Amino acid sequence: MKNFLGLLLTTVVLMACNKKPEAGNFTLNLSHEVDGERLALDNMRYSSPAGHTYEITKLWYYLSDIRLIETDGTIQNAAEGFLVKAEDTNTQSISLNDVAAGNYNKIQFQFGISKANNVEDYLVATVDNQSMFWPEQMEAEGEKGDYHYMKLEGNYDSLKTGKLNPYIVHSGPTNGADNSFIIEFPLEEFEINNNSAELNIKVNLKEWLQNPTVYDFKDWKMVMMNQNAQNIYKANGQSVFSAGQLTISEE
Ligand SMILES: [Cu+2]
Repeated sequence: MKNFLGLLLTTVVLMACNKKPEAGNFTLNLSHEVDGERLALDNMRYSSPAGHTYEITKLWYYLSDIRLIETDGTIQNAAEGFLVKAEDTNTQSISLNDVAAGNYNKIQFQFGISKANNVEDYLVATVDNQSMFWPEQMEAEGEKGDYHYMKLEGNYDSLKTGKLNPYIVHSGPTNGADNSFIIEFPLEEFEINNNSAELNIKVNLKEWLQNPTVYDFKDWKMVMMNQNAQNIYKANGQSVFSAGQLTISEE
């Protein structure tokens, strides 16, 4: 009888171990494109919706507050901010480790940094993060808006006249406004249980310049203090990101 009880207990414990779901990993892979073509920096090969030939020389931006949402609505939140740099592929894969076991069917993340988070100590004081500071004179009195959301820069050939002009598309918290926005994708239901999930996300940079508003570089010189420019970025930005394939691999 004693032996039988021991065996029974062992069996129960083993079953419990086998059944307990384990945390896993989730990775976002970003691929930067201009109209279906992989982004080539410093290359005067693109045509803007307003009719200018242009190049992109710099693209840095933050994604933050990544939320994986379970089928029952539970939110698993990775609260930190991630700096993505077009020239550095290491920054284009964002890995969340220790994602709670569960069934998921939605992802949300913030383009830029929400007003609540956009304070100096939100990000580690690296040289890169410090170069993304939003100047104090562009904050309203008593407001704190510490970081740009994005620096997109380059040159354009004004209506193909051969004359090159620089442009900047700098988005951020003009006068303390929250110009960041949430991007949300429904996902085919998947389970995290001692495995890894990877989601490819296409970033079509041309969408910053269109849909719904055609953005003409020549009309916008000062953009950081101009809430009208920021409104265009916020609206056009909605179609920049699209979800691609979701891959699940067992550990
Ligand atoms: Cu700026």
